[in-house]
Amino acid sequence: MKMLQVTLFVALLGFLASAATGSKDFLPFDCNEIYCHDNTSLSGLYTIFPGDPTTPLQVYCDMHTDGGGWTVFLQRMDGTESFYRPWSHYKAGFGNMAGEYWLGLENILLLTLRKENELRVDMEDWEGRKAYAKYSSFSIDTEVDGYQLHLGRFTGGNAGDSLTFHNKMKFTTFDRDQDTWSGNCAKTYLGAFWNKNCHYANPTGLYAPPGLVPGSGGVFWKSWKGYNYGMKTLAMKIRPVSACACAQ
Ligand SMILES: [Ca+2]
Repeated sequence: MKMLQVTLFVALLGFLASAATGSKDFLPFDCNEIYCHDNTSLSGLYTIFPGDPTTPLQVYCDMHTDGGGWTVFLQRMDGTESFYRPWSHYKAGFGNMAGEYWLGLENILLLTLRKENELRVDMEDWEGRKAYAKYSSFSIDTEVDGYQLHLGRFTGGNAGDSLTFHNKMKFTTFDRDQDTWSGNCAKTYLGAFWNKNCHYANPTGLYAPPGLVPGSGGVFWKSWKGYNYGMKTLAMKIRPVSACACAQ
């Protein structure tokens, strides 16, 4: 009888120790793992570890839209951040994670390397109307391959499909031209993107109400509002396609 008590006590200690370790070692890979871990998590800033445990990354998680668990890699909302930036900035990321930011191509690469993700683009016009577009998969190649875009099929959304045009394109900034045009799309249209010759969407364009940015340089999404309507908000976000399967 006493032996049994000792055994139970040791087992209890072991359980408590592993429970404590488990919470301490919870290093979420992305926003979806945070949401899977606790589905009462609210949208906001979180720390994720898409690389290794020593490189935390702060990011905005959308825990509300379309089932939650979205890791936001581009956020436009008020024009406070300049997006007309060089290659090195788009590679590393920039901005304020509580406001406007670009998460960085290296971080996007880490997030899409280990898991297959879907993509969602949410936007809002200046009259309060909202629209979105979803794609079945989204990943990019490494820098050596120009961060080439690999986009799955358009799976729906009232914004329409303005991104398939950009599939298989490499990333272009004003100081690194990898588009298919004789000029530089990023330089001419004031952003940086997976440009072709040049674009059906300009999520990193110059932020301004519609009509103020001439010549397709605004934050537009052609299939919803045409070339000359700059959005009030626009966000690009990814989420693994597999069901919640959180690391313990
Ligand atoms: Ca070019």
